[in-house]
Amino acid sequence: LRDEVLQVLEQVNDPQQLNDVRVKYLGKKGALTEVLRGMGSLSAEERPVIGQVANDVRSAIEAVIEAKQQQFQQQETERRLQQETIDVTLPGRRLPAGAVHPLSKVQQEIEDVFIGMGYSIAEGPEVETDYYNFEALNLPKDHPARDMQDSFYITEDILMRTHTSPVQVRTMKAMNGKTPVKIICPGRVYRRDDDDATHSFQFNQIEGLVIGKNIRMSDLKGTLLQFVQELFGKQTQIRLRPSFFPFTEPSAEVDVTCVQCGGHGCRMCKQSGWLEILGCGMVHPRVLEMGGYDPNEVSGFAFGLGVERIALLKYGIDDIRAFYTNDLRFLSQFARM
Ligand code: FA5
Repeated sequence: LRDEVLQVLEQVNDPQQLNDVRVKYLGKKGALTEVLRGMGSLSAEERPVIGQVANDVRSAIEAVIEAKQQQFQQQETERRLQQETIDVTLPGRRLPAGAVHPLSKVQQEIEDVFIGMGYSIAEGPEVETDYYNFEALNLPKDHPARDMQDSFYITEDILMRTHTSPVQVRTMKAMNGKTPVKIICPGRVYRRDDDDATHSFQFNQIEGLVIGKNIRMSDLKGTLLQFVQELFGKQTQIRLRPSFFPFTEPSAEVDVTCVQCGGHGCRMCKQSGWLEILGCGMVHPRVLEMGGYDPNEVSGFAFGLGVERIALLKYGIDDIRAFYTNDLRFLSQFARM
């Protein structure tokens, strides 16, 4: 029996077979167990002898099984080690990296241009009082020009700011009549405009305000020319068209030569060669007064631009909604710019 088992064991080459052999010979109904069970019918002299032999056989078989088991375990360990080996020289997997949103990018570029000209950045609340958003900007209650900016009111006196101009007022008051003032104010604004390709109910503006002695319209024009040339290129020109804002006098709207066709006329500029980019003017004497300045002593200019509109022009995008819908196919194009 021993030789038979040892021979069988030699053929075994996986743990499942090994277990089958164990059950066949050493199990409850196994061959060796049968022998041991039969011991009762043996004589008193035979019993120790046969018992001794049977036990030896069992030990021998168990030893071989044990050795085989260890061998299998070792093989398994080696196999796993090999399989799980890490090649530390392999290059890492690229993680999908985010990118700066095109609107943030344009806003940063605009900020950089003005910081380069010596401006500092001021901020104000998006939930604003009627006083700062309208009244202190020379827009008393029931003034018809309030209709130019349809508003989201929260209470009778509190609203979502419709432009960044209230930061002008807050800055002037905080300066306590001191000059010079030279700030830009970036931020979100809200209007009850219907969304379309060029309008959104929520968008970004950047306000500019300069107050000092002898600030003139020519300073405003020179500043804006330098700004657009840095943003769109040295060849860019501007033109000022008379306009109206209650908080500036005189007021103007500023066009730039079309960034697409260079002023020759194309679809983007509706063949005119010009694109409107911002509103501006000389700070109205009443606004200076309400801000704590003497309009006989100082003067100033202000401007307000829409960041989305500038971004549309700069990147040749034809729908403002592309900035808000988070389509990665659109956004990922700006990662490489
Ligand atoms: C104003 O908001 C004035 N506060 C600007 C100003 C500041 C004038 C200081 C004079 C002195 P206006 O309503 O035109 O002006 O808006 C300014 C710019 O915001 C526009 O030129 C346009 O680029 C952008 N804009 C206006 N409405 C929307 C809208 N619904 N969606 C996206 N951009 C808009």
